[in-house]
Amino acid sequence: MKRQPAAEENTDFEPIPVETRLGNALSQTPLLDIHTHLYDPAMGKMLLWGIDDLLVYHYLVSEVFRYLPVPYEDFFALDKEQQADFIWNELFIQHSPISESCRGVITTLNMLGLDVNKRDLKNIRKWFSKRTVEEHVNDVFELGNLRGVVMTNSPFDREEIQIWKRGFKRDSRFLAALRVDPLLINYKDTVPFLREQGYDVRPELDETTRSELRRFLSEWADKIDPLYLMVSLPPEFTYNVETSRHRLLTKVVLPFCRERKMPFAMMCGVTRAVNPSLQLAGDSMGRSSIESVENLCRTFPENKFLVTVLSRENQHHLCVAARKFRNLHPFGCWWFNNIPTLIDEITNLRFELLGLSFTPQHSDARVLDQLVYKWTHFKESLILTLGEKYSALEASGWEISDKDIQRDLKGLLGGEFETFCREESQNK
Ligand code: HDL
Ligand code: ZN
Repeated sequence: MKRQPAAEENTDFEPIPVETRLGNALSQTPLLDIHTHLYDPAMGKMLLWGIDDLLVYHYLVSEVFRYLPVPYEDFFALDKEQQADFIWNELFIQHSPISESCRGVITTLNMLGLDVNKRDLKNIRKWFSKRTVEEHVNDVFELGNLRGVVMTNSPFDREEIQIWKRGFKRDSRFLAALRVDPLLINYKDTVPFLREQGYDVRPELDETTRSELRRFLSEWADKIDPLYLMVSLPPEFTYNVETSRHRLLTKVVLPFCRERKMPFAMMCGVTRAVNPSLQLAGDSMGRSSIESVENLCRTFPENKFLVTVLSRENQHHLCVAARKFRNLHPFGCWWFNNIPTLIDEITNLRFELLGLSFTPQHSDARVLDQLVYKWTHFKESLILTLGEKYSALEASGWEISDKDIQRDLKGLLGGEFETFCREESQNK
């Protein structure tokens, strides 16, 4: 017997639309943002916030050059405010701000209570100038309904090293992650830096070097208490036992993560500096080898792998790989995927292949205020995609309670990630 929609069975009441129920549940589910480039407010100027940082975000820099015939170096020679003026005028005044990064600025300013339709950058600047970072952090976390963000902490960043060496009182909402790109991407060039930091390492991975590298990771992990170790990898990264990168990964990094029961996060598919003149905005992408991810998950069943990929073409295979390896946890619609069209597509793929056993989004925010729009825009999409899944489920005869919805959202918005971090990898 085909299930009649509830409304026909009982005409004296209209069921609450699932999107409304999802919206209500979302407002009661504070989220954990598992990858950002934000910093604890106690780390001072490393935490970017305010209108000028919002406008000179590298996503907008690459977009403004598409209209501006000026030489790159002339733009970068301007100070931050002048660059922001340029971007505001070109991307918001001369053209409608319809790109995701531009619309994000509008969403954020509007949700902060500013009247963007005055289109008055001077007045917006004045509003921000009266804010303190403490009140701004609280307001942004409240607007985005966040309970925490994970930073990207680099033991290779001289400014950041100094701050950790000085020490500071941590804000518990800002969790740490240990970023090791220089170790795994260009180890040989990193040897002098490591030696200068007091580690007796050499280009060859002899036993002393391997134990010194493990000491380096241990000392930083003891200092910052990271949730995971992270690296971003080029599209050409493959599981190749002949490479020194493979030896570093399998003899130093993965054993360290196993010992600490810490996931290893791989962000696959970034091609750095395809246009170096664009500086931070100059990176691009390529297709990665998900087979290499599968080889790592199979060969190291006691390691846990958090993986996100930059290529749309890799997304389906990543979901299939996650069906084969429970020590593989896909996360986020990373960078060039963080647009409504692809968020919907990727999240639907994941719901349909993985159920709820993944983390659908991280913000990658570089500027505190971006948390507001990146999460607001994502929730708009989540209400549609998850709402559709719930409606399809109800049409198939399964009733979804508000408690079910709250439980599912709690998992998607940080709970599944925290379980994955806590658990021993069962993939033995
Ligand atoms: O490598 C990364 O963590 C990337 O997220 C880059 O930081 C990139 O510049 C970025 O901000 N993407 O959103
Ligand atoms: Zn990032």
